[in-house]
Amino acid sequence: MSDQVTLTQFIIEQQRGLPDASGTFTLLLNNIVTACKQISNRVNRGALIGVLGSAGTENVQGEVQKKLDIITHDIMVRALNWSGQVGGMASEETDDPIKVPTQYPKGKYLVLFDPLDGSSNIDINLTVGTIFSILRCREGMDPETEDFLRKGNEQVCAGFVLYGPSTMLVITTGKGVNGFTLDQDVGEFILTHRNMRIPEETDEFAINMSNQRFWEPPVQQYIDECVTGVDGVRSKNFNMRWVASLVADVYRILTRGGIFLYPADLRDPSKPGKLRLMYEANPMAFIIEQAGGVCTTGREAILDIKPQTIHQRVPLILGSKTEVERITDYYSQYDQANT
Ligand code: AFP
Repeated sequence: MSDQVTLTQFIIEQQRGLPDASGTFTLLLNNIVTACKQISNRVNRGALIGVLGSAGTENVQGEVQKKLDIITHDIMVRALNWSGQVGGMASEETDDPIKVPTQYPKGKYLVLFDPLDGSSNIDINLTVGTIFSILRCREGMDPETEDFLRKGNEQVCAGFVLYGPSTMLVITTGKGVNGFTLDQDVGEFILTHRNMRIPEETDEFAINMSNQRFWEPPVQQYIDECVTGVDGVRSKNFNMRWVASLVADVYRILTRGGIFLYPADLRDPSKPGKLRLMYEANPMAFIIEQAGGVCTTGREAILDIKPQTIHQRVPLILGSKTEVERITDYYSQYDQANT
């Protein structure tokens, strides 16, 4: 027990070397983590406390909300709005960014979050998670939507909490990626996965195959070659996994490598991909790249995208460097041949 490193100790030690560190960031992270412990508790108790099932409402994306989508959103907002560290928040579950109530001071960070990623899995008791992204803002300002529309490479911190067999926090502040496991007995996140690195090579891919007929040719080519295995140009067999919960798929890739694809969908040009830039792609891109992986739309690095709207969707391809670079080559060959 004595040589265990808690999340708070880890963050304080990381911040100590920074010239302008005031401790505010550590407090902010503590508030996020407290909210995630509460969410972990609700998710874990599930049917016992009547939180499973649909809420009968739709969010701004037109998706049916689960009761837990709303409960977890409220937990995050309540944990952050009084704290004095936050200038404003944006949640996947609400149309517009959330303002800090006037009675509370406004801080120097913006927090964007998906309070319960993979929530369609909640009723079947599979892993779900909370994803968050932190940006700086001018202290005391009352941010408008445009103030949130910043490139992913401006993030100061990104993380996700995985509510699985263990509750785990994976986090980066731009100095590598570290994983912490919640010790339920003492209520602390303990450093268990130091400096996580994604293997560069992999023979495992993750994609929703039911969308195959809508993929662009570079994705068709890449997946065809994986599926052909030893009999094709890749000369090796591939395995496939798809949890349909980004947090779980990304955690697997951080642990044993792999490539995840939610590519552009040709069905509806107004929805280029399913996943959200600000709440899912940006934080995951920061984490993946800090762990030595690559994250792209196929044509552009996710972290370089200038967001146009707060709920913007993007194609998302991430994971082991060699495989992601292979598919981006396919995209550029295809685009060159078709211009
Ligand atoms: P939900 O939060 O609605 O379950 O969506 C989860 C998600 O945004 C992401 O976590 C998964 O990777 C992806 O959608 C799964 O998409 P499919 O439903 O197409 O499998």
